[in-house]
Amino acid sequence: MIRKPIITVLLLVTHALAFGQAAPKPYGVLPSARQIGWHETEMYCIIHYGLDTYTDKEWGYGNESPELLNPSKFSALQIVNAAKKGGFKGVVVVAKHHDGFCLWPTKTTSHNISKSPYRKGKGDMIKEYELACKKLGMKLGLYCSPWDRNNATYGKPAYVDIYRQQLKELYANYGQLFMSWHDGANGGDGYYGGANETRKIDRTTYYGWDSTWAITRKMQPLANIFGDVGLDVRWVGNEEGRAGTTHWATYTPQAPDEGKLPANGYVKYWEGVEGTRNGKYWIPAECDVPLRPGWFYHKAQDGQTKSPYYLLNLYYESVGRGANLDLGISPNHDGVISSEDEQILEEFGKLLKQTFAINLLKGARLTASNVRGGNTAKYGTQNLLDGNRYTYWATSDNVTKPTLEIDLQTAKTFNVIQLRENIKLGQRIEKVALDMDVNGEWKEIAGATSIGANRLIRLSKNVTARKLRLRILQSPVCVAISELGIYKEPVHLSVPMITRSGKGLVTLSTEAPVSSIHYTVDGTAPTPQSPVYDEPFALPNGGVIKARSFETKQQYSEIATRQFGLVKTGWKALTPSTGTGTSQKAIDDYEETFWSSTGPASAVTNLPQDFVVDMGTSQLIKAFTYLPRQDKKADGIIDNYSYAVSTDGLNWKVAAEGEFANIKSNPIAQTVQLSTPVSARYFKLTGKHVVSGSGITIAEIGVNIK
Ligand code: FUL
Ligand code: CA
Repeated sequence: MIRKPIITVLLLVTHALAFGQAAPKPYGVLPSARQIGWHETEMYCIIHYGLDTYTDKEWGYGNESPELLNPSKFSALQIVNAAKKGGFKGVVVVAKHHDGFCLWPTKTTSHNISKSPYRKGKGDMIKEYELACKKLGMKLGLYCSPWDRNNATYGKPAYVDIYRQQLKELYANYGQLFMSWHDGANGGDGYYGGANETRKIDRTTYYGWDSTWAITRKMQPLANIFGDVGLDVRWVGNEEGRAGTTHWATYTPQAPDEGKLPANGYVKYWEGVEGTRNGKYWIPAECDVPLRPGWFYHKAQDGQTKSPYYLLNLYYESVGRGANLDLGISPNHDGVISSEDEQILEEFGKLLKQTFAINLLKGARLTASNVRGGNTAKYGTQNLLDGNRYTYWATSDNVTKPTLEIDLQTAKTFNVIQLRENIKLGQRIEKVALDMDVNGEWKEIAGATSIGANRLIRLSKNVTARKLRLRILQSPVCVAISELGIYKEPVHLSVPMITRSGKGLVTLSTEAPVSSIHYTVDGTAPTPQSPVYDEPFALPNGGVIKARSFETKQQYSEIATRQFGLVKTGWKALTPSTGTGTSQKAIDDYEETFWSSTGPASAVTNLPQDFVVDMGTSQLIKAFTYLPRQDKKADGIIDNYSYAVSTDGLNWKVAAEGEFANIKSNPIAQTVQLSTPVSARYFKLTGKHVVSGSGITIAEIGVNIK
């Protein structure tokens, strides 16, 4: 019994040697079986729904009443099916967000669904998701926030036990999970059982991640652990849904401070976007991005759902770079995905299917400059077209810069190129180029600086060619490329771009000519009956513009949406220009420029700090907007504010106060509706707390009067 396997191994070795060379040696660190499964998943959705849905918040404070959860039509099946229609293969359900409210009847805290009117206190939404996923053949993952703004023991050792207990309940009762998602946003102010205070924790030590994740490994060995330091999947470092144009699945997380150990929520997260060439661990990036502006549903964000082509673009920039896409979807007040969002998901799913339905390389003749050991049966180019990610074309050990000539037999038109490496042998290739034959001369049309699990190159124009050539330009070892494809996206009409000048004139334009553009200013979808755009029009008081291109009545583009506030002509910043940049930059209507009170010697650096504007005339303010700096830096971004108004610039009345939740990770424009509209000529934004640095920064501040 012992001898048999040895003989088999010997036979295999001799067989390989007979053909000159054995399989290529793996390069660097390798993915685990669990991670291989994750790579194959490619796209999933993360679902944010809970008390925040009813309080209109992104981060609940922890004191929200469970009574608020009473959706009339909650349907896990509808929600998961909306994701499925979009082509997503799984969902990660937020079982507990930072507000501490649990969507399952946990024994660890009374702040849970059994205290809600939903199903008369007998509800368990996680169970409902589990059943829906089973029924629809979707994978299930769970998110349980480490930070808990409700729990009285948060910050003390007792809480860590509670958190682990919660994970154990989730791991034990809801079937096999494909992901366990561990957020890095920890510590800060909260309700904490009525203490209403700020609690700081040491992110490196507090959660004892090693022991916590040992529970995950033991109870859910197939669940990929998502966190800033892995273990299996890293955060890409932004909430825009984009990986770097070079993306390494390997990564060595670094602590932001010299000499410290990295931990969840304590890494140079901006390095996640590219990863580390020859990094210590295989920890590929997950690109998380909400379908709407925020992670939770907010009625005020209706109409701002990302469009199918926007999503397709994100797909190229995430999955197309060897990372995965995690798209945030958010059930509404009824407890379902709104029909608008559902339709967009479905259209995106169709676009993907249409684009990748036919590999135009089918039937092409492929000629490689080298095949490993001459063993074409095993390592030949036929492996590139068999739809299998693990059968591959390989070269001999000393051949690291091979070329592959492709004869399509007839000229074909395409705009997308796909490449995959067999990642079971590591991520090997560092640079490739693709050429096309133009009248007997090779012309380079595309290139990439990493491949890995997947690489999609989208050309800016369609290309028609009969002969192509792939050149591997840089690889430390021989290549192991498993798939190659060229595809053609369906034709689509160019979507209007909406801009407004500082004086309030709106222009609609398209990249390519269209028959007509129709628009609305009342929030409804433009139809052929809506006004035709023919010249710039005035919109000084702001509002929502929707525009759509038409070829014929039946053939039209996606809808473009933009919201403008009151025009800022005649506004004056009364706050003196300290720090870097003049204070006028906060009201110059350019998103790229910002005012910062941090900086050179003269800067005011202590908080709170005010920014005061004189609008010149009195206005009935309904909401104010704050756009944080857009240069990817966090210093001076306000996350705790107060907003006051005045008619004379002397006597002030506070009109709103609160936090800009999650603004560090998702630095989008913040709109705060005032509880009642107020008349004022002056307003003052006070930064009470910033996400980092000292002083405050403002890219734009504005008001909505409509
Ligand atoms: C972040 C959280 O703070 C957000 O609220 C959201 O849950 C996102 C997916 O992760 O870190
Ligand atoms: Ca293959």
